[in-house]
Amino acid sequence: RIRRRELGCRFNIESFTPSFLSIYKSLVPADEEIVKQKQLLVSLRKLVNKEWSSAQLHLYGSCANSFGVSNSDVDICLSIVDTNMSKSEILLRLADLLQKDNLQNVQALTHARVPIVKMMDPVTGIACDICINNLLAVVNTKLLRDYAQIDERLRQLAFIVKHWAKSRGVNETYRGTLSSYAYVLMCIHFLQQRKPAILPCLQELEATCVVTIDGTRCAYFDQVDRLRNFGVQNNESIAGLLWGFFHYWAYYHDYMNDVISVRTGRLISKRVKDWTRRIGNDRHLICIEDPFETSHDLGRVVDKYSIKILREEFERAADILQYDQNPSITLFEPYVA
Ligand code: 3AT
Ligand code: MG
Repeated sequence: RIRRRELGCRFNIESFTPSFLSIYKSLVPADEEIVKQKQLLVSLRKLVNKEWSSAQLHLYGSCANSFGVSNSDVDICLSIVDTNMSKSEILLRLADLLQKDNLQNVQALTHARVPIVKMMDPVTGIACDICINNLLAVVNTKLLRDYAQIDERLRQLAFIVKHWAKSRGVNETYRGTLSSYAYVLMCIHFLQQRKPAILPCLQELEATCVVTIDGTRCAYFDQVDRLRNFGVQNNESIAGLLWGFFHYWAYYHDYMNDVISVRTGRLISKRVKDWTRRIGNDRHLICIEDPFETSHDLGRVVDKYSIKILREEFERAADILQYDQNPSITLFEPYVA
């Protein structure tokens, strides 16, 4: 089912760029917040290294990938090798240490899909999740951050898309909609596909950063300061790009056959990946390939009910950008059931 709209971009779409840019600026965290996050990390490092001297703590997720809005939770990965303890035992021990150090609301979720300890720092008010040995997430965080440095339009687009998804209730993986990580990959892929392209495909260039994690080779060109002029041939600005992004997902994407792939910078076919049928709980109704764990479809959380909701939301957003008098307001009106 492809429902193409033979519409050109609304003639005055670029006149909305200033209002979308001011929304973007209001979402970007203040420098003090970043400083507080770093302080929290330093004090947690001290605490953890007293117990496990060679353990390391890495920030990952939106506080480190440059797509974090203000007051986001901080995601931290504890990397620890030389221990006989199981993941659950480490989490419980860590929860104990945090509690004794007066961190608040400490909770070990040992049975979650990604087991974590949750807590809140009463000094900075920052909420924080700590996971164990999830180094692929640390590397995909760096990939996203590196893409963000090439062209500022990626950050603008992804902030607005994430803000839209949160306002409309379609950023909830436990309810079958997409993660923030998936939305950022959709934005990167979209900008790789613009004509002329706004972003390159870093995994197709000479590999200057190579690591192997749990048997998965992660390699890409990370000298992004050499790519700062990459997108200059393309002068589209945020309102037109948002229009294009939502029209793509509303009316142009071929949900039946295509997989979006940041790894290749292209669309690839579901057939090649054997993602054409439901296997277990993976339905592959919208396919977003993880750039490193290539057997991993970030759309696998989407089911036959939530795909409908998601596509209706893409269409609503596309239509607002096409016709609405105040798209920078209407787009983010909260969804009310
Ligand atoms: P928020 O601002 O918190 O919504 P985020 O970027 O922190 O956005 P998540 O909290 O969804 O995103 O995820 C935290 C990080 O975990 C982001 C990414 O590095 C990693 N991650 C999330 N989901 C997956 C996944 N399905 N596969 C691999 N890595 C993932
Ligand atoms: Mg997060």
